[in-house]
Amino acid sequence: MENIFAERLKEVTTNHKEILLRKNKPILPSNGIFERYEHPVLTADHAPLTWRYDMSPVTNPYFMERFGINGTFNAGAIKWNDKYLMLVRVEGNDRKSFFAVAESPNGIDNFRFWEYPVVIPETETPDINVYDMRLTSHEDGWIYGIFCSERKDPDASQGDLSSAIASAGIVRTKDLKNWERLPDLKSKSQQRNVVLHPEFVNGKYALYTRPQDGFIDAGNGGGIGWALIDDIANAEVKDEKIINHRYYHTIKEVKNGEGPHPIKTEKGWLHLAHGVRACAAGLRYVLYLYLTDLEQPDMLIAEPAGHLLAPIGNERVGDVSNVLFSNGWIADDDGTVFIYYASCDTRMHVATSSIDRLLDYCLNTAPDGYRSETSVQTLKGIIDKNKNLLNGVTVQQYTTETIIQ
Ligand code: M1P
Repeated sequence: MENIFAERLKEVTTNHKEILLRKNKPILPSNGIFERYEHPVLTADHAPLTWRYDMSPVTNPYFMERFGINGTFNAGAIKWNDKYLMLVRVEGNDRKSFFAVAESPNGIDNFRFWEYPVVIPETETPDINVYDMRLTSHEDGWIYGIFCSERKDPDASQGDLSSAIASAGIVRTKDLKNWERLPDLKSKSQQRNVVLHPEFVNGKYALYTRPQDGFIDAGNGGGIGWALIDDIANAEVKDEKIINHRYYHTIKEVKNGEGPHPIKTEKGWLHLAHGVRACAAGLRYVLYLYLTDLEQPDMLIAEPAGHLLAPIGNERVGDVSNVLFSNGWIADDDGTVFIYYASCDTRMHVATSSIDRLLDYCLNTAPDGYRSETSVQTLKGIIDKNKNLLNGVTVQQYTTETIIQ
């Protein structure tokens, strides 16, 4: 028995170390807009061994897992004391999600979980499941976390053990260790993907919302909403307007939702969001960008057609296939942007870009024309321009040398 314990401890520890120390390299050449990386930045295998195993040969002679981790995904993100932090949605084998902080010195590899998961105080009505926290360092001096709190639908018929209610839980902290729970957001509809804007707007807190008809169905919700809040300690959505709409035959025709809070740039607020469409394989979640006015963050000024990031290769495989989701990014002082995104509700990845590149993408990629014909016209415009630049050289004659000369 002792041998089994000792051998497995050694094997498992060595393997864990390799995973934690694995270096990450960008995949080149990229599309010029962002770079993906070779490895996911955080997986269930990154979870500390002290979470998963009882380390005593007496009580765990086979050195078997006592607490299985199913996934590490949908992480909020923040730069904190010069470290890159993700506030990760960790899901156990029991399907319950909880939050835990993982930290990296460079934002692209070497992510390590803090010793303990985050303890979120509860309200009078305990949450059944908590997930997808967006972190906002607000100008009022607090770091806020807004997350989805899921509870069983009290009106569900007998035997219906699936119907649930989604609402926005709100916590705040000054050190990312001690969290104060505020009352949940009051809203006429269910809410998920609620995000706090980092600045006051007209002296009020501002929220990006996602009104929805049911737990899953966004229905008449219309898209990403915007609401000004009088008191964050008793937050209530009184007036809500849709600022980023859904449209027929787009990447977001079924649903959309704000990602992390937008990044302030010289040209406007840069937003990352997810869009959902249906296909024979089920729902497909992709990420897209849009830009709103600096003075009026609720006013759309640019939105490229289609997705910025869609699941590819191994990213397409996981618990909920064909899903990319992001609720965390970090903009460094030098303009580098770290986009933390999850694939298939399973693991975390990073893509890097810069504010300049993302703005260029946002402002110089054609918007959706909503018809095949408009897409063809956009493409024709690009080809015509290139033909002029290449002095009439046709696509058939084109070689790399021609461009270089
Ligand atoms: O499974 C995909 C995502 O589904 C939900 O997002 P939305 O409310 O926009 O449909 C969330 O449960 C999210 O956590 C999950 O990644």
